[in-house]
Amino acid sequence: MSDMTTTTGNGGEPHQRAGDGAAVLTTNHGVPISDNQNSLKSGARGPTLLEDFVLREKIFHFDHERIPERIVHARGSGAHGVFEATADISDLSKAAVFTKGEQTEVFVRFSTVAGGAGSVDTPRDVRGFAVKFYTREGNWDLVGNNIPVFFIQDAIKFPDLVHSVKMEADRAYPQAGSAHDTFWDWASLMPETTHMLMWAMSDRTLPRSFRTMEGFGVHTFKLVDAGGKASFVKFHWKPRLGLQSTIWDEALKLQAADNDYQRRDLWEAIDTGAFPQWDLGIQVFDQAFAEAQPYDVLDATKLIPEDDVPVRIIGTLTLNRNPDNFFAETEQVAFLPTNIVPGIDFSNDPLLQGRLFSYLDTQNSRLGTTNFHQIPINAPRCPFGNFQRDGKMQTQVPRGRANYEPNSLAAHGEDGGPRESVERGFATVNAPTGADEQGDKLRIRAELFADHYSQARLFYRSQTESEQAHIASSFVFELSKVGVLEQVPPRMVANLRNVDEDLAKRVADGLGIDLPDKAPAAREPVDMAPSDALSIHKNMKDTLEGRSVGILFTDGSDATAIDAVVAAVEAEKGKAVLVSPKVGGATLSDGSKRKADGQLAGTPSQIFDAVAIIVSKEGCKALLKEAAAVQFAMDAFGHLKAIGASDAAKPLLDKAGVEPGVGITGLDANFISAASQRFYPREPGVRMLA
Ligand code: HDD
Repeated sequence: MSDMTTTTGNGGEPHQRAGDGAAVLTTNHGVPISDNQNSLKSGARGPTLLEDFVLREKIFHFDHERIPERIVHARGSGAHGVFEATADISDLSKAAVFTKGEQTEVFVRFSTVAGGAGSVDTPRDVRGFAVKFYTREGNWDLVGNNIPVFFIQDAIKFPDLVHSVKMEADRAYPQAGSAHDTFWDWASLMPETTHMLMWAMSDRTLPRSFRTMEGFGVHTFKLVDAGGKASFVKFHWKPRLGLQSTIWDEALKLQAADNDYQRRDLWEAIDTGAFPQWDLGIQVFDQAFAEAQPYDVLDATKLIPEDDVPVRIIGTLTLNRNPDNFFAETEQVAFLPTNIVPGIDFSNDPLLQGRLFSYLDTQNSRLGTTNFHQIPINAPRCPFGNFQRDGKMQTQVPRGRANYEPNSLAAHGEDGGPRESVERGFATVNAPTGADEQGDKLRIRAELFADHYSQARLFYRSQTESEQAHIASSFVFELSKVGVLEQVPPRMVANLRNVDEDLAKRVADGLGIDLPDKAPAAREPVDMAPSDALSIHKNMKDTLEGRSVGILFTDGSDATAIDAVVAAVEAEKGKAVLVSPKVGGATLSDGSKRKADGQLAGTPSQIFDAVAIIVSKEGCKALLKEAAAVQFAMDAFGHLKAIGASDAAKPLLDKAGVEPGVGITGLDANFISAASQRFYPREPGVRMLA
């Protein structure tokens, strides 16, 4: 391909940075500026002059800095990285990105869904997990979530879902949360949401960090081999650190302690070289398998149990570089489910089909131009070219006359531009066609889509006792926030009776309402075998890697004990953070001065995974009068974390109500092993759950 007439990619060149090569401050048009402090006035106290183009340009540009935020997933954090294909799956897909050993640059954006761009990181919400692969055959965007199913089966319901969950239309609250009238009014009238609600009410929506959550492509896609043979596939991201979540009380307090908890965690991990990693897994199956299941594989409210189709690992994603600029990259990145490459294809999932239509529009509205693909973060890293021309913010300068084809310009020595290629081009797979995949035009859903409860039940019954209690409690919490719409909580509980009678009773009891009659099910649910893969607790890793330990110390604390805990935590790849009443630190037992990383009042224990309290008798006495210190221990206990304490800390632990038991240790090796875990069995002793 010649660059005479075609638009081309940037070939991975670093894009121009503001200030590159400019030692002197200039206007946007390169005119040197002599004074950036004062506007041009007629006399020292006179009016500002209209001719002040320096002022005018600066304010004009500032006035237009904001662009529309994403209608959903507005709050997000991004990172660059690399995907390496580690398995030979050429028998399944011809995609270059899956060639064993191939390394592909990626940009990943994690997000919450309901909140605005300036909202917090820790509401109870689904997390977006969107990956842009800059493959040598064009961009592939896998725009998924941290939950493998979705609220609705058909894209036509998406605006209703989003309107109901976002802040209410008249009062503009609540921000970033589903615990309000309109969401539950809608959800309780939409039995197809039930399975997703089970996930949403579980700790899946309270991830400890982006690094410890799974990702899912959600829909059934297709893999296509070189001979055109297609297989169905589901994509999974499995975090190397295992799964971890917070608990509700902790998430609430995190919201106050650090609005940017997850954004900061991601940034700091990458910044310190602790690169987050996920394995990419696939579940591959064929039409015969699909037809034999009690659910429809084209229904995005259903998953395929890993016990039925094991996840096969085919690659590794490593995030290794923070963005240079949030706006240029994380805000302007535009994901498109339509970005697909040869070797991968769509299925007829009606939710996916609607998404294929939606995202292109939203990018045009958000970024203000059909040329948003030219923004460096969106541009392919491989050469690209066609005869699409002009439009707002066109930055490429095609030469010559070839802006149409067919043309015969080459016959006269002119560049005729690129041409389609049957060999290299994307070709939609000739789909295996089930009986009802084509036919009359109908506004209809396939028969098995009517089963709204079997997999909700599967999910609930696959959870540990503690996880089930969390689900019941969150239904109670959320439905308790429903105000005047009294018909809503009973209607929701009536649906839950189809999932699990015990769950429905717990929720009714927690709400203090009578158990309503069971809602009629559109299709009777079936029992499926519970699956360990659906539980967080069964997929946690006892490791300090990726976890942090807060060490509270004061004047007189034992220097050797502090050093020993820090060294032991770091030896296990954990992060040790020193906390003291004064950020300047304290004078330790050996007379040395130790600086703190955080001041006690602003560094509560919820931002840590475990805490050590290393105090002298005198130091402890002082802390007894400091509510933040008592709370530090109390919350660590209530949030089921390990607490390692010096003997002298006992009065503080007593005042905080910390009882001896699992995870409460001295400062020895037991603490280091306890700090790698959470102690869920402690919970019934510290909190009433539904
Ligand atoms: Fe969507 C953004 C994930 C259904 C319409 N979606 C968006 C993002 C993620 C998802 C992760 C943020 C991308 C980023 O970081 O920029 N969406 C999903 C998943 C879905 C889903 C996993 C179901 C399986 N979405 C869905 C439907 C529609 C949309 C059915 C419309 C018919 N989604 C959008 C959107 C957004 C979006 C309005 C807002 C900003 C954007 O696209 O770029 O077009």
